[in-house]
Parts: sequence; structure tokens; C-alpha cells
Amino acid sequence: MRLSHATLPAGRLIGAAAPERTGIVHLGLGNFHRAHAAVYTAQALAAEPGDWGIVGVANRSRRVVDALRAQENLYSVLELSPAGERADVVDVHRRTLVAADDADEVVATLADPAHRIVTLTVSENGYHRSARTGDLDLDAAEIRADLADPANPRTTVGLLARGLERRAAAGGAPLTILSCDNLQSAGTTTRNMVEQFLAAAAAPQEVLDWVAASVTFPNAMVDRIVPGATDETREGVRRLLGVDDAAPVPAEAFTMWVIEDHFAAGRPRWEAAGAIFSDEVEAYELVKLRLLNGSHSLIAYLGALDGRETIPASRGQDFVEEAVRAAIADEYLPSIALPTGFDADDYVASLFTRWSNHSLGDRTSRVGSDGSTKLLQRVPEPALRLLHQGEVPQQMALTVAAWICCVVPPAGFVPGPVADAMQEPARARLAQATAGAPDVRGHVGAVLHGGFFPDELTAHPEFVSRVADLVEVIVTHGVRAATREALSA
Ligand code: CS2
Repeated sequence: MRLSHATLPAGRLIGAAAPERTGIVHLGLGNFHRAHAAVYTAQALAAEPGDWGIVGVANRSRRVVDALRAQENLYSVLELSPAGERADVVDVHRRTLVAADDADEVVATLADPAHRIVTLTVSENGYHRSARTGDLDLDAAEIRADLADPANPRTTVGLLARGLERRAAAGGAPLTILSCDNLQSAGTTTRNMVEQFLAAAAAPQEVLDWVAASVTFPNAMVDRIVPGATDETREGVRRLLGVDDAAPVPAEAFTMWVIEDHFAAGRPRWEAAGAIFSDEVEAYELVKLRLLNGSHSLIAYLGALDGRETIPASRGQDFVEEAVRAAIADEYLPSIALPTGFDADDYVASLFTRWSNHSLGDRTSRVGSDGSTKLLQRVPEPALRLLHQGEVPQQMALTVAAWICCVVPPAGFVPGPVADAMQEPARARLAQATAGAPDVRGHVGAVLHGGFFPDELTAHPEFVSRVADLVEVIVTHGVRAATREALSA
């Protein structure tokens, strides 16, 4: 029996018997959005009805859009924890689109003054930020294509910029663009990318002035571990709700959203759903990006090289736990000015519990995917802080070394099936950069000097050389030996 309003069991619906009006356009209809901001919005609407339904825009894939359309835009979130499981159905999407199929409709939707907030979950990779300079990557083929063809933007930054141009021309109703990705200074970064695109597109000065005056880009910290759906997710929903859901999302119970209250045209009462409005968002972002995400990358790459398929299985290895504890205590935590009243010990303890969630079974290959853009948000800044003090960040060097061994292994090294399952959009460029490297050290140098990391970081030979040492140990003696070496340095 397919999921629909008529078939779902009573009491399991989150949302409001809402009007079909939509105040929010969301770009990136993936799992994270559906288990995070969409749930907060549905709960906020249940607490205080309003015009905040969501137009959900998938980047390329029709799969989720087709599935949602076939089930009245409903889907379930299957919460998995050692304490048990529960499923709820989210009713907040009113319309869905696929950007790649209908860019013009997406641009028109962004320009429509009925829409007052645009939320984004397009992943670190979706912002086209240069690894070397931190500015918009004007050399990226997709950005060049969007600049050349204003009528048919394909990138998120291009869609936003063209949507803003059209909105300005249509009277310039104020708008909030709220990034919900794991980016440092997520709002400010998004503003920079969009403004740099508009400048490169030679947008009229009035448009740039209007964006500066009437479009806000609040920073935000987002947090919930959301793996990919599997057959077990669908079976779990069937068992708990008695319906077939073609677009369910598994998630942990924990969820957190800290947002700057800087909205140009109103917002849902997300605090009714537990969101925190704060002036210290950038501190929360750093806590999350470094303690959780930075450690997560280390768990993923060490675990993959040790043959561990899941995050809990990797985290359960003593050598991984020791490396992560050292990374947090010696390298990440000292780099952060904590938010007022924030208890770091409690937070770290809760992270180890969350990473131990075998019921959720989050995969090392998921967390290890897209490392070329994720690591940039997690490693360079805290690493530079230590390098400036004359110290070499051992665990961060290990993170980068293990990433290299997973996604661009030196000749003759076989990282294994878990690493092979990691998606890495830069794989081809990485292979090209390292082709012909004479030895392991040359291979590592080619990656680190190949434009994949900020120049400021790779200008430190002691860092580059430490990464090379650790890659050499991984390929000759294995990842456990390399971790022992990084821990004893
Ligand atoms: C993970 C995140 O994919 C990753 O690299 O670290 O998706 C992580 O699960 C979330 O940020 C948790 O909020």
C-alpha cells in the first residue's frame, strides 16, 4: 500500500493541514534536507500555521521528485537509535522541480515575491569555491558555462544569481538565502559566491546594490547524522507504518540547528521545533565542523583502510578512538573560541555515543565521499593555527594522508573495497595531477601542490612532508602503524 494521506496511520504526520502556499524554496532535495530543515519547518507549521510550505528543487536526479509526486509529496523519516525505532511522515513539500530539467522555472520560482526564504543543502561541493583561494572558482567548467549561458544556469550559484537578477527586475521583494550546508561562515560564504558570480556576469550595479541591501544570508550550523536509505529503511517504514514509501530517510534521533536571526522577510517559528537562534553561530559552526565533521573524516578514512564498512565499526577500533581523541584534544578543540556556556566535555562525550550508533549503521564510504571539498572546511584553518605556532598537526596530517590513500592511492597500493566505494568528484583531476610521480613522496607532493588545498597550507613544507611520511607508512606497514606513529610524534 503506497504512502498517502489516506493510507498513513493516525498520529504519525508532522506538518499542518496547510494551504498550498509556499514561502520557502529549497535547493537540494537530498536526504539531509528531508530529515533536517524540512522536519523543523513541518513541526514549526504544526505549532503555528503559516504560508511556509516548501517548493523542493532537486539538482539533477528525478528519482526523489518522481517518488514524492507519486505519494502526495509525503515521505517518512525513520529514526534509528539503540533505544528503538520510530517513523514519522513529513508533510511540508507542496511542489517539486528538477533544476537540470527546468532551470527557467526554478529561476522564476526564486524571483516570485511569494517566496521569502531560499534554503540550500547542496553539499560542500555545490558552492564552486576554489580550494586554493576560497573565492568563486571562475575556472570551473560549470561556472564558465553558467556565465556564458544566462538563460540556462546549471549550478546552484548560477541559479541563485539569475533568480536574484530576475527578482530585482520584478520589483525587488526582499529575500533570505539560508545555507544549511557544512560550511564555515555558511551564510557569508554563500553571499560571497553569489556576489562574485553577479560581478563576473557584469550584472547591473542596481542589482548588486539591491542584493547588498535587501537579501540576507544568515549563518547557520546544521547537525543530524543522515545516512543513505537502504532496503532496510523501506522495510522499517513498512513494519512501523504499514505503507510503502519510495523516498524514506533514515536518521539518528539527535538534531540541532543554530541560526542567526537575520531574515529579510519573515520566517517560520523554527524555535517551536527546537531550533536555536543565536548571535554566536560562527562559534557553533566551528565546534560542529571541527569536532564532529573533522573527526568524522578521520574515522572514515582510517576505518576504510582498516576494512571497516560502518562508522560505528571504525570508531569501535581502539586505534581509531585514540587518534580521534588526540585530534580533538590537541588540535581541534584549542582552535575554537567556544560559544558562551558551551560544555565541550559533554559535547565530545555525546559525539562518541552518536558515532557508536550501530542501529543507524552510517557508512564510512558516505562520510569519506567528496573529501576534496569536505576536508577544506575541516582541516586547513586549525592546521595553520598550529603550524603558525611551530607545531605540526599530526592527526590532521594523518587525516589528509589517509584520504590520499583512499581516493588517490600511490602506485601499487590497494586501499580496498570500502575506500573504492567513496565518491570523489576530483578523482580524475587527482589522477591527472599525480600521473608520472616518481615515488610516494612525489605523489603526495603532486596532490598537495595540485591546487586541492589552500596555498597558505601547502606553503608549509613541514606539513607536506609529514603527510608524505604518513602515506609512506600506510603503504608499507598499514594504517594502524601510521596511526601509532602520528600518536607518538
Ligand atoms: C559527515 C556529515 O558526510 C560527512 O562528511 O561528516 O554528513 C555529518 O554526518 C553531518 O554533518 C552530521 O550533522
